[in-house]
Amino acid sequence: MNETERYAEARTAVAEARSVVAFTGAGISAESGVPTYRSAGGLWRNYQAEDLATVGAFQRDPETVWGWYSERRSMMGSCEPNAGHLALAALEERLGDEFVLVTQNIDALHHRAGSRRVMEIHGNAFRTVCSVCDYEVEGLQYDTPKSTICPSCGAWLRPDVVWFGEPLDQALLNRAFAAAAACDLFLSIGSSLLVQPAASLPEVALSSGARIIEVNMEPTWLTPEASWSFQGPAGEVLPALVG
Ligand code: BJW
Repeated sequence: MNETERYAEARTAVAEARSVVAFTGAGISAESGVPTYRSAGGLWRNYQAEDLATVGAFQRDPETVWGWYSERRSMMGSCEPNAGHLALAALEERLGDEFVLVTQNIDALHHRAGSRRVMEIHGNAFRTVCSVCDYEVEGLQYDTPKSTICPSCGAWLRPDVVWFGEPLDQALLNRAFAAAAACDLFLSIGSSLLVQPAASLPEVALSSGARIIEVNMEPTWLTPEASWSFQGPAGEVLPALVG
């Protein structure tokens, strides 16, 4: 089967799907200018994750960790959603309640593209919460909060993201796994599928009989299992599948 036929077949699968889960990782935001974590130019090529993205790092040196997130907030806040984000928002528009977007991304670009049924399972860098009590700063903040100290209990505030070794929000994760188990088409987009428990979502969809479309720049463990795998930029492949 040639490339044109493969695209046509996958486009039909999208058009005929009853219920779709789109699962996204850093790759979908790469064309917006947000660095990925593990591919060339990725964050973890320049920083040690354990120096910045763990509770231990934050407890040792909260100011350095805040500095890093402040830079990233302003960088991510200046990026715009790309054609890949917009294609998923258009798919949601078409499918309504039968569409769920599960993202590992903390950059809020899906929201800014118009997606509403979004589960941010690794949090959102623009939200700020207390590291000790349940205080939350209202709304999304695109720069450093005026004070990084909790007005309620005096502990450090922190970005509302999930660091290594921290549990994900269990209720949210259960909903994501339930959606993956119930869908008939699962799109895995721009993720290396190396970080657990998120990386188990495609496995659950597969074992429940869903068809899988993978869009990524390089092969992952899912590639041989996928019904269709497209190696290319999400901002080009997704509009071709959804439009
Ligand atoms: C393109 C593209 C283009 C480029 N178009 N594609 C089982 C086994 C081993 C370890 C574990 C395990 N279970 C848990 C662990 C530990 C750990 C883990 O998974 N470690 C592995 C790395 C080994 N997991 C955790 O610690 C998690 N917590 C947990 O399990 O808690 C358990 C617990 C229970 C009860 C009590 C206490 C604890 C938490 C994980 C949190 C992840 N956090 C981060 C940081 C967020 C904050 C921040 O950014 O500062 O989330 S890590 C980072 O990785 C980020 C991402 O969401 C996540 C996934 O990365 P992603 O999106 O896949 O990006 P990349 O860069 O890896 O891949 C991008 C891909 O895109 C590439 O393939 C490119 O080719 C492609 N691409 N351009 C399409 N244009």
